Amino acid sequence: MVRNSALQQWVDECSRLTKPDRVHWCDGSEEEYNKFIQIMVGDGTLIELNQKTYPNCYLHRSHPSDVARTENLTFICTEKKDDVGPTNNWMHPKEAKERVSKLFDGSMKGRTMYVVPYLMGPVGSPYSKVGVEITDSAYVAANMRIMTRMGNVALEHLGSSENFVPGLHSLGDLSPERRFIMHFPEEKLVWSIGSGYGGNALLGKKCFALRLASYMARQEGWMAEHMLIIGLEDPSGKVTYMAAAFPSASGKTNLAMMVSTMAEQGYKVWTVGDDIAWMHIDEEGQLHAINPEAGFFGVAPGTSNSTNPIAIDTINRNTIFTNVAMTPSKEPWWEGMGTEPPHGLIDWQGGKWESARGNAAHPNSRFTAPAKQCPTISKHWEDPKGVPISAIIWGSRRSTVVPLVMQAFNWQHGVFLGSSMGAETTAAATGAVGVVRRDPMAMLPFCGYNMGDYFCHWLDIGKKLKKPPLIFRVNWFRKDKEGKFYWPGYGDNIRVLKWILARVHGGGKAQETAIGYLPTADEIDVEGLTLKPGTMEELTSVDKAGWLNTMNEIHTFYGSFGNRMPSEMWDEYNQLKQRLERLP
Ligand code: GTP
Ligand code: SPV
Ligand code: MN
Repeated sequence: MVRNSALQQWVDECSRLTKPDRVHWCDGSEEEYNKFIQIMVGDGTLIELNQKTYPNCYLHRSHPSDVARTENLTFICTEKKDDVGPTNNWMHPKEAKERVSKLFDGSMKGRTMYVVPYLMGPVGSPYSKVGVEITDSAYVAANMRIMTRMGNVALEHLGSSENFVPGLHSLGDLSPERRFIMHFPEEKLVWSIGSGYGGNALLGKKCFALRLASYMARQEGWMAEHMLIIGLEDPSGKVTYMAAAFPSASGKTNLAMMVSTMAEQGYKVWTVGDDIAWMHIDEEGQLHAINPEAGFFGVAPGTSNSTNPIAIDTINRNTIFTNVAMTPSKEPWWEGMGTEPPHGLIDWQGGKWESARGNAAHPNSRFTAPAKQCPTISKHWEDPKGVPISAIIWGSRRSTVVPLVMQAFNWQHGVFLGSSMGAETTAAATGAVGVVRRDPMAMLPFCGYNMGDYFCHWLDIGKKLKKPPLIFRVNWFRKDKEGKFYWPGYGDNIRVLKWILARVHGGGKAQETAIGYLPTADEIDVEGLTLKPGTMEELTSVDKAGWLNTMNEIHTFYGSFGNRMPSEMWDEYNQLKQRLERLP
């Protein structure tokens, strides 16, 4: 293959800076993948799992200080500080380069530099984009082969063009003191050092496909979102596509692979994507979504045959597990897998597990598995044009206040609902878990520019759409006084999707309330469920005091954007406040 000269030049530059012993250009072949695996099993980076029950599956244990995204060490580096807004860490590009190039200097000495070309998006799609990651981690290279279309296929897409997103990654010394995840949206570049984990290190995912892509999308008139994509099949066989944004570890993978408890009635979910959606407006003014990824980097704990059997069937081969526990028969294990922890269990750090020491698997332990292995993968998941989106859904963990489901009055109100969404934090990022914060459109850690401008962009997109998707808000996570979930969740979430589907097609009963259109308590099909009396009334009512409290938080949050906040959002805020105050 003829080398792309712009790419060659950048690789040479990186090589002079990081001084690796060897440079390996990845072709993306199976033989190459197998070689990486062999090397890593040899040097202890990977542990071979039981090849009878988990063929071609391996376990990786990351450094104990490097187990989740680190938002405090993630920066957007632009000329002007105002361009990143109050929700991002900022550093001037010059300062960032000076500080971080010192860390990259010689960081690959004694190591192999892997050049990983990859394609985000289906082969042959006009919406797909090429990235190239340089990394000194074979684990990262192997994960990239599962998560993206990697190797020659990406170089072919690139041809002689200079239009690729370079990302330089080094494990460094894995010390949080010398860990930086740096984004340079103005030159479309990523620099990441000091972490080998997930979104910090697999640069195609959050760094390119969300932070840089959201920046490009605003300039180019499309959207890059933290969303799953599903097709919902109805009893007539018709499939309606929906995209849903939930924060990290809040149910996207599970909803995307849902086994409907209403399958007998003909309601069924097809998986298009579980984490990221790139959405474009076509010539007819219709919104279409592609999944830029080719694999799933999913949360392991809580995944079982009863909660997510499709994931269980997806991850029993060709899968890399990170930070899960291991049974004596070398099978992966985690909390919520549905089996008792076996005697002799090894915890995620490699020690003998004792229940007193806490979880055996890390709460943010994950699997990396090829999407094509998913039994419910949609036959349209690689359509170059993407799938037409008819509904957009916001969701997050809220143990109080937010009802099971509601529908926005219109696009602008829907943008308000997304932009003001509160969410309880999870183990997917370092820091406290279970704290409510504003997480607009589930993009708080992933928007590569000022979110005030991002809300404007959402409003603009709505104006360009001939028939904008309807917008909904869901919450599977309301808890009762004993701290138990009211709603069974998982496969029973189909009952909520069924109402959403009815609304999309002009049916479904709803009441107009202060906060949006809510289903009447008897409108959600709960046939066959045993719910405590009063549950549906609780989940479909308006908590006036709770919402008024939330309004204060939204006020502070919106205020932090100053004049970058579109006035339409304040209008929605004020109207909602008045409607709430008028309630008895
Ligand atoms: P990222 O990959 O971090 O972006 O997360 P995600 O949104 O894909 O989250 P995922 O589906 O992996 O869910 C994370 C956790 O939420 C798991 O422990 C699930 O078991 C739990 N979960 C998912 N859906 C439901 C639900 O409907 N009800 C309840 N109670 N828990 C759920
Ligand atoms: C998330 O945290 O939203 C993830 C996992 O999907 S990571 O790739 O680590 O960002
Ligand atoms: Mn995610």
